[in-house]
Amino acid sequence: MKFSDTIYSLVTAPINQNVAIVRISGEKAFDIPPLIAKFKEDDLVGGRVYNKDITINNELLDNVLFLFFKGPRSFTGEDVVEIQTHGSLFVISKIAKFLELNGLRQAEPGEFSRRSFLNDKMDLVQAESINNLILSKTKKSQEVSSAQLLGKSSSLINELRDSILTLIAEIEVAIDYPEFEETKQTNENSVKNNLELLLKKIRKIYKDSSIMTSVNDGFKIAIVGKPNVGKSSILNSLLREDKAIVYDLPGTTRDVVEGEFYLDGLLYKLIDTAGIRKADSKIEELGIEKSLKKINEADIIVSVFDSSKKLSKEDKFVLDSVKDKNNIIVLNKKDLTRRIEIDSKDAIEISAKSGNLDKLVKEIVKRTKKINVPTSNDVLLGERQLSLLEKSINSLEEIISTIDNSLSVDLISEDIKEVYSILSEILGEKVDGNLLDKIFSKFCLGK
Ligand SMILES: Nc1nc2c(ncn2[C@@H]2O[C@H](COP(=O)(O)OP(=O)(O)OP(=O)(O)O)[C@@H](O)[C@H]2O)c(=O)[nH]1
Ligand SMILES: [Mg+2]
Repeated sequence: MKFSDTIYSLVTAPINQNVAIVRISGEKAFDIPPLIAKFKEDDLVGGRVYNKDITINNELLDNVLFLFFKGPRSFTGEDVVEIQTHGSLFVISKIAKFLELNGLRQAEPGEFSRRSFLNDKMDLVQAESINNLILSKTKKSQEVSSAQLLGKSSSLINELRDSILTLIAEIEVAIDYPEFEETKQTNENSVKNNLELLLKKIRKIYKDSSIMTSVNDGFKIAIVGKPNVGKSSILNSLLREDKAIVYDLPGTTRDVVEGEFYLDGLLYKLIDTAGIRKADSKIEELGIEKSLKKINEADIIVSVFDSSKKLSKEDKFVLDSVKDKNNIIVLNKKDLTRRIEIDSKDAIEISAKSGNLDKLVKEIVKRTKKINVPTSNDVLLGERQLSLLEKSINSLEEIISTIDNSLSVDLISEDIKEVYSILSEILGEKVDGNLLDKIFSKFCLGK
């Protein structure tokens, strides 16, 4: 795809530092260096690096490196020049001003990657992985993002698409030669088996991908319980900072308070919620509604009870709300006389006041192991990729039930082609401009 404008951006952070990189991409990229440094006509060739002094408006500015990439052999697929200057913000702003005066435009966030995608240098999964890699906070999310960047997830999708093509061929045979009743029957059985196999594969990828998306974003742990049981004290202890207000009056936390921490190389998002009870005010009621919602979104729930008190109606409501979840029951305030009727063997007993939460930390690690973080990198990442996988699962399920009901494969050919297009959409084939705006605007500037 040809873009009429040439774009530039500072690729490195906008701070004073050792070296800064300005990237220029587009038709005019190779015109710029001779305007600010001495070049001969035949110097302007891809794959070259030059060390030159640059002068702008008769002012000798800096000694820099020029790197030339001739399209399509560049990151964006266009002609690209990178200028490595000393990282002075003054030098950079003078270069930027000069580029603007010469008709270049500052790139939008993610615009280099977007051009790279539109010029078929990579598919959409690879483009998205760049941002994930840059933002990865743990070893595992780096590994997955790197694998995606290098095309692992793309080949996974391609394998699935190949099996669909084989299936379509099988169906065509069944439709084209209906007179061979016996062959038709064998064929239909085989189509159904292969469909089920495909569905099983995609379901597995979906499950692993959901877990990996949690690993990437951080496992969500919601701390819930009735007011004043010590939820915020637990959050502060785990985060090792006084993030939430702790106070001896019920109803202190009105809104969710969040913080991140690392355990065993994994990232966790800890969410402290408003105490669950019959609310005194509308604000509190809204807070409690949010708490209940957080229970549904969390990977792990820490439900907290005051061990020095008998179980109340509110405690029972909390127990009921979390009973089908990956829930850890915590009996807090174990420094006080025990009155609660929950059996110790079903719970973790701690005193958040003492700050020693080792038992709870161990239990969180144990629960995370149960979540079975996939060891392979055969996964997709993020909401967009996951929702398309889910869509393909739903379509396949419908197709299989159509065969079961009508005992014929004649009707499903089109629907299977639809599954093929859903998978293609994951790689970014046939996506519209609005969606691309949404995806690439999340990127960092200069990427
Ligand atoms: N004795 C004792 N007191 C504790 C312990 N943990 C917390 N507390 C006290 O219990 C009170 C309530 O603690 P918070 O952490 O604010 O409780 P919360 O569950 O967040 O309360 P809300 O935000 O109102 O729902 C405070 O006075 C804490 O100091 C503990 O292990 N032992
Ligand atoms: Mg609180």
